[in-house]
Amino acid sequence: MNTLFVFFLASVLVVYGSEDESKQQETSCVNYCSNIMKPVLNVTRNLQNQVNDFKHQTKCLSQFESTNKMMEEKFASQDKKIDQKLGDLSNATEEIMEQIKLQGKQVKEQLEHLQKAEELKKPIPGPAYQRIGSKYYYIEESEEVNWFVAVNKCFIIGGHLISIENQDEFNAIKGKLQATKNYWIDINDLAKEGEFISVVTRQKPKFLNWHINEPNNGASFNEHCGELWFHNENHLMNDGICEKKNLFICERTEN
Ligand SMILES: [Ca+2]
Ligand SMILES: [Ca+2]
Repeated sequence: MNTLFVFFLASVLVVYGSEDESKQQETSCVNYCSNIMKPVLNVTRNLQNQVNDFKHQTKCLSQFESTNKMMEEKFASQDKKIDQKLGDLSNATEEIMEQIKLQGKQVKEQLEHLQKAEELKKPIPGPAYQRIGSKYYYIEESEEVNWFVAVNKCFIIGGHLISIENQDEFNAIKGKLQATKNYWIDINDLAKEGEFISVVTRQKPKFLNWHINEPNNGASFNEHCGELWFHNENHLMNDGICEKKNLFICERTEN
């Protein structure tokens, strides 16, 4: 009986001893595996973290690309609008420049027109007029021309053929004339025979002082232009042939 008990006890001890050993071995294996797997797990965890980071970065990159594409499209649209506006502005600028050029040309033409008008108002530089009595006269001393040329020459130098209005003016001008020379004056009867008018006023002369027996419409009824005729040692009025050549007297109210 004791032997059996001892054997039983021994068996129990053996069994329990084997279980402890197995557990010890198992614990050792876990620790071993754990020690072996831990770096692997760490690497795996790191790789997983890197993968997650990569996914996150990829997602961010995708969002960035999407945003970038959207911004590029927006910028392209804005650039197109800016180009369109620049084109419109350029066209408007060209139109404005054309209008400015046209207005400048018109202003220039108006200025030139005004300058010409001002020039026409100015007396054309010519021989000096001299004051004789209350008026200014230019007495041509050498060039003899017909009556019509004399009218034009006086106009060119800013005056007109002398239009004597009274005895005082007549006396004043007579004292300046060359003996033997004849001088054209303004009166004529070209429009109607015998009715003398002034080429200046288109009216009947205010003053007449004819030589005796003048006007006579002499030279075969062909005398129609007034002159201060030197005859009988005196300058008095006569109707002469308009085409003959005389000296002439121009008049104007200012020098
Ligand atoms: Ca006549
Ligand atoms: Ca006559």
